Amino acid sequence: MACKRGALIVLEGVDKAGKTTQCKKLVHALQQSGRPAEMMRFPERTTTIGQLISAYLENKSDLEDHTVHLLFSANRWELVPLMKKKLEQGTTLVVDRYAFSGVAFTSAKPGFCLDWCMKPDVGLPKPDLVMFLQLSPAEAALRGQFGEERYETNVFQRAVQQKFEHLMKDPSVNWRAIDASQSVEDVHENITTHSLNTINAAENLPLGELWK
Ligand code: NYM
Repeated sequence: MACKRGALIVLEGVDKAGKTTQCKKLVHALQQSGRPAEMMRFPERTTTIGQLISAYLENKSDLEDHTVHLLFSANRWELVPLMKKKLEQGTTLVVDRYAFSGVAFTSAKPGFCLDWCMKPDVGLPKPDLVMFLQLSPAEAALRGQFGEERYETNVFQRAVQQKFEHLMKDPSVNWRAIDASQSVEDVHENITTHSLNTINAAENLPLGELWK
């Protein structure tokens, strides 16, 4: 009998919502319970494309806005063969940011519409679950100053949040809003419950194509 596929689980949210901490805790909890799981993140800065993106985010280089949007998308596409292989082998992937960050961040820039921003990512492996870690700008501010990378300002993050809210209205994607203002452990428990349900359901479903 062919092995049951893993689930594709994405965590999204504005900066400081706790995505990376929660991704790591989720992978650990799944592994501890005997379920194969691995973490991935986008941008994946180690590839050639990822290095171009990283230099841009660190303000070490300038790239034209459409160009960098397409590079972020290309960075996802270049990892699709590996993602599919792992999912087919039964490994659940817990992904820190995906196409939704791509669309939310670029469409928060002047002169970009959601529709154009979504196009390059149409057909990517569709997440079985996207959890949006919700945190108000005021609560995010309590968590300290933003870093030094591009996009890390209050004004821009508010615009990004609005774009995410728009994307979450799309019923073709399995969104779950998670209250990220709770304690790390409470958020983790919430995320784990949703993830286990999704892993069980995904075993018997084919992997979908995003926004198709
Ligand atoms: N970002 C991330 C984008 O602008 N487009 C994308 O497609 C993705 C995946 O990169 N501020 C932005 C959001 C973040 C920044 O992410 C780097 P991280 O998780 O801080 O490494």
